[in-house]
Amino acid sequence: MNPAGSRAEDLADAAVAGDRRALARLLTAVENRTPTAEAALRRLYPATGRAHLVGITGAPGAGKSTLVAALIAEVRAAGRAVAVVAVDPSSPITGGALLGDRVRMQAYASDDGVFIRSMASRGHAGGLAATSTSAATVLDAAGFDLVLLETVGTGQSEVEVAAAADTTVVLEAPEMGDEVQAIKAGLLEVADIVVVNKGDRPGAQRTAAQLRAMLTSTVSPRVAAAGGASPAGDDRAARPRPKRPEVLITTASTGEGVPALLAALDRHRSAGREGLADGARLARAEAQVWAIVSERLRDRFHGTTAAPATEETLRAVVEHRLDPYTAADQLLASLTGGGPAN
Ligand SMILES: Nc1nc2c(ncn2[C@@H]2O[C@H](COP(=O)(O)OP(=O)(O)OP(=O)(O)O)[C@@H](O)[C@H]2O)c(=O)[nH]1
Ligand SMILES: [Mg+2]
Repeated sequence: MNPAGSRAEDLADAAVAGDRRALARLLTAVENRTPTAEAALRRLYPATGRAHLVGITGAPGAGKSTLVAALIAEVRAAGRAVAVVAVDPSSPITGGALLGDRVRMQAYASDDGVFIRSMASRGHAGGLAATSTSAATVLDAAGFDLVLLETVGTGQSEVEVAAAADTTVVLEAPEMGDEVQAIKAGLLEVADIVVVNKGDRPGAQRTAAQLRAMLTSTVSPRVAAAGGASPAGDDRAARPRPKRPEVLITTASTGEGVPALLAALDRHRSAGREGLADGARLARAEAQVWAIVSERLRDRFHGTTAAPATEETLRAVVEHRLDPYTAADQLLASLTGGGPAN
């Protein structure tokens, strides 16, 4: 076993045994996509698949962090272990919003049944979704029954991260005029459960009614594409789900509606366990494996010996001396042919 391998095994075993520092270090390795992380994930993967991964996304200020805190309280009251991964795709370093969240979560600093972690962006959006999935695998192995993935903002990368979960919750707040924006961002398309938070504010019922009407009248292209439950299509985000996500109202700041939300999450999870989400799981595995294949391919092309030839090929495309299809064929041929093309 190489050094990275044995170090990874030690780290993985310690994390699974409940060593929180080892868990934190392993998640850092996952975030940085080191060989240690890869070796650890290989070791841990067979023992995972139990945790429920829930993505929570929505407009800034809608109350995601407050809701996550309320969910933690609810889940802990039921004696279940919960982990939170707060993902900030927009910032290369941990942003102020996440630090604020951390302060809010201090109450659980000494509770072994709660683990909270911030993750910043590394690389492209697809990579962030893959990193989040890997982090969830590690937390699953460490015995967390529920893994909440909180994303910040409403860009496409957040949508991708949230959609990497078993269940995706999209948060709205009344009086924000968010409904239209959310649809623009494709947010509602990935929602399994829609939550109108700030139920104590005027307009919450109206917003919920609007959303219900909107969700009834709209059949998203993604849902249509996923209708056959076949993951073989081009749309990697395609995932079969009920056409009409539930719309719930919560007041995260008081905890009102949070038990109903947890019940809805559990229902969605059981439905998945009963095979309804088999297509979704296949689609996720497909996305995960292809992401690794594409990363491995890129590594080979950008490796020290292949890099100049790759760069030359790309430059030829820029200068319109070569079309991108021929360029791709040449690069692929250079892999099987044993040497760089051109
Ligand atoms: N009235 C009311 N205020 C709430 C409720 N939930 C959250 N808030 C407040 O709304 C503000 C934003 O809440 P956060 O939980 O930080 O929202 P967020 O979606 O995590 O925000 P970002 O992480 O910045 O995207 C805070 O001042 C909360 O106290 C609620 O149910 N009712
Ligand atoms: Mg937040």
